[in-house]
Amino acid sequence: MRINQEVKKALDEGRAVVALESTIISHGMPYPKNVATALMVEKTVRDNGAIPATIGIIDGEVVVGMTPDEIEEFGKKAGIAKVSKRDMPIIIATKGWGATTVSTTILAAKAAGISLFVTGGIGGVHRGAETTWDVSRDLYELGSEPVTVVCAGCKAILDVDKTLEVLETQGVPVLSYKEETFANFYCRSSGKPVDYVFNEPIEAARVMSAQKDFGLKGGILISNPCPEEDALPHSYIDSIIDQAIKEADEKGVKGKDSTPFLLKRVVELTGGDSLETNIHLVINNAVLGAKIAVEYARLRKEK
Ligand code: PSU
Ligand code: MN
Repeated sequence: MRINQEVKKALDEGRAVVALESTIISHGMPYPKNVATALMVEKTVRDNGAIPATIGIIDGEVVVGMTPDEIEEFGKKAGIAKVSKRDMPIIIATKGWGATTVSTTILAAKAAGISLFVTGGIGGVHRGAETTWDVSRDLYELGSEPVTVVCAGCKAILDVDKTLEVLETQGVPVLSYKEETFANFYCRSSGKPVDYVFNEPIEAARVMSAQKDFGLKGGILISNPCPEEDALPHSYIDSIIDQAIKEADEKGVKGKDSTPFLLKRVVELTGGDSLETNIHLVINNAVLGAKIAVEYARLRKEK
């Protein structure tokens, strides 16, 4: 693992650091908007008082805190592997390039000593999982590693009820910022209840701190709804998602290719609208994530 100097120094000094993933760059958005978004997210984290650490695997080395040049190359390069936990030792051993998903970004963040991570939407239980068994590894890493993840709910292409059930089984507290219900990625609300609603970043930081003090193993999921002005209406996006899922079934797309295929198809079918929403919600998450990380660092220093 290679931790960049700035990130290492911040961690040594107990300052706020926010981890960021790279699958969203290589598989979640097209070039060049993926790179522009990744750099904008880093800037947003800085503007809100924390140090960003974008994580990816370069020539078999897990990099915590990629440089802007590395982010650019990540966004452009063809054939970067999408790396879930099972792929990690293979990519490291074969000295490949790998994009870390939520699951492997959590693992790298933990190894580096980073407590909070910001993404767009987490992976979860896919629709039809009762026959396909497609459940994202993200949910299990959230259940076992001490990293808080800030997201806009699970991706809209998933089954929200089943995803929340697995999070409950995994013992992951689900906290929502200012809204009564779990966020729904492109849409503001899924209509499903959460465990705790908070209005100030410090309140979420206190839950993180209590989890740590009691020695409860596992992470926390923070749901931050997409800003009202960027959100898409359910009536519009739901039929598009249904169509994308139907096409995936017809083409036999499954496993790790499923999420990238669906996100890409939804972007095409919305004429780019869903991409704009996706970009805005990630930046919105970076604002909240950085603020919570700052409060958490302050709380831990006081201990
Ligand atoms: N959120 C986004 N875009 C993405 C992802 C999340 O806004 O591309 C990625 C994350 O890396 C997440 C992964 O971990 O999709 C989930 O993939 P799967 O469903 O195959 O576990
Ligand atoms: Mn899967």
